[in-house]
Amino acid sequence: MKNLILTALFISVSMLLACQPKVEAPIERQTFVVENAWVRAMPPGRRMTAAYGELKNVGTVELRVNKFSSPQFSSVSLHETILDSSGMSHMQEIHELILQPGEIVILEPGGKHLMLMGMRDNKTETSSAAVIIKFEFEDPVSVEFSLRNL
Ligand SMILES: [Cu+2]
Repeated sequence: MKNLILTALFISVSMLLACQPKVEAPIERQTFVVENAWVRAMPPGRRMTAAYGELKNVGTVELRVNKFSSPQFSSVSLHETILDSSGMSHMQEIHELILQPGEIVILEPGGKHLMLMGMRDNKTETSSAAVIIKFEFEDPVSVEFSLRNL
């Protein structure tokens, strides 16, 4: 009986070890931080929203942001709200974002923002959106944007 329990224990421990993820999770790096990260809560039925915060390069080398993604949205892009000559505001994509050491880029309503499009499911109980920020030379960083009702 004791042997049986030990065997069962051994099998469950081996299974636990076998289930360890092989892919390394994105590492929070000290060279890059996002402060006041928040995402606008979506009214029911809407599948897109915007995320804001302060992107800071707290390292000593320039950071080139390559692309954004999210497990919860089919596309994430960096946008800027601009006024055209007739005073109409519209959004355009920013294709290149480079942060010099010490530089802060502020994402705020009416300015730069992360556009989250194509929400994958309609879970209304979600309290945050995860955005993975990929850099040209650095490891990717995963940032949680907490939901705000505004
Ligand atoms: Cu936008």
